[in-house]
Amino acid sequence: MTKPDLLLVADLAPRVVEQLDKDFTVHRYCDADDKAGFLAALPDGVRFVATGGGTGCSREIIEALPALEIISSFGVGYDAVDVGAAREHGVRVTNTPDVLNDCVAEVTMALMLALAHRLPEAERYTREGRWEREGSFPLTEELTGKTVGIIGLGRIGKSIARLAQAFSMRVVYHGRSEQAHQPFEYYADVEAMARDVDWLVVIAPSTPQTRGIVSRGVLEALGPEGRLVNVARGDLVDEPALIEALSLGAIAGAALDVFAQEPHVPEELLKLQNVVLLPHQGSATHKTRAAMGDLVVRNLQAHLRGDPVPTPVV
Ligand code: 8YV
Repeated sequence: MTKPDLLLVADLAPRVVEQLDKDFTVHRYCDADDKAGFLAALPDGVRFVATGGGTGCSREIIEALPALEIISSFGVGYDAVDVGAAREHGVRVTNTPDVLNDCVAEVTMALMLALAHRLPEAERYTREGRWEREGSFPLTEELTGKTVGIIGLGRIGKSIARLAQAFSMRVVYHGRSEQAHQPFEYYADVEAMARDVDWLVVIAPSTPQTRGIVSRGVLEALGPEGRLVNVARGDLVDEPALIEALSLGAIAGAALDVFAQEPHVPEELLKLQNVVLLPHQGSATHKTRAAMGDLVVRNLQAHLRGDPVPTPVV
């Protein structure tokens, strides 16, 4: 029996591709130099796309595949998939939620601890022999007893909230609407929340409503003792305003896993001491990436069998 054709739009991990190869004829769009030529030369009837959160799937690809039925995207955020085009053409979209909650929450706490205790700097200080030469490292801050405001109390946001509580932090949140049965105070106004918290953690999806939500005004409200953590998407934060706020001491610091133009990190950020910077590591462990990859495959296999897909978004 011939295997159905699948377009591999992002270069997913070998573990994923090996599984896909068993059930599908995989066409590696991700490797093509001439993308338009590659699309034009595909066999008729491509019903499956596998892609990644960062790469997504454009309208151009969706419209080049008239038989397309499903886009299975690696990552919980699917902002790079043209969901509008998918809806218009009756194409299903799936993502990989839940399996990464603990990992992203853990990395968020790691960023907060690193920034509060200045761990990267203190580690460098030790390595460079400065402890012996110059004496103790300056005193730092701790999380215990502080208030954290979470922008986006979704599945990952709730995991972060639980870990923050284990650090004896008070948790409050902002989101589209107040959630029933949450023990945390809700703020409808993100600026008002920023004014009241020590830490602002961004873990909301990138949508037209959330883009730029951490504005200049929000950073001003966070204030010189406030710290920002972004583990969502770079475009939720006004990056130039953030750089200015960090440079002027208008906020105390930032820990960032995500940036506006990944993998580019603005030079100004690299030069600052009051930041901790990661290369989009939120879900990047062997265990979590394997679980995410397996879910990409399971969504495609379920659709191939005609079963309900495990994690649909469209
Ligand atoms: C991944 C992410 O690194 O799940 C997401 O939305 O941002 C990360 O877990 C990314 O999707 C990889 O493509």
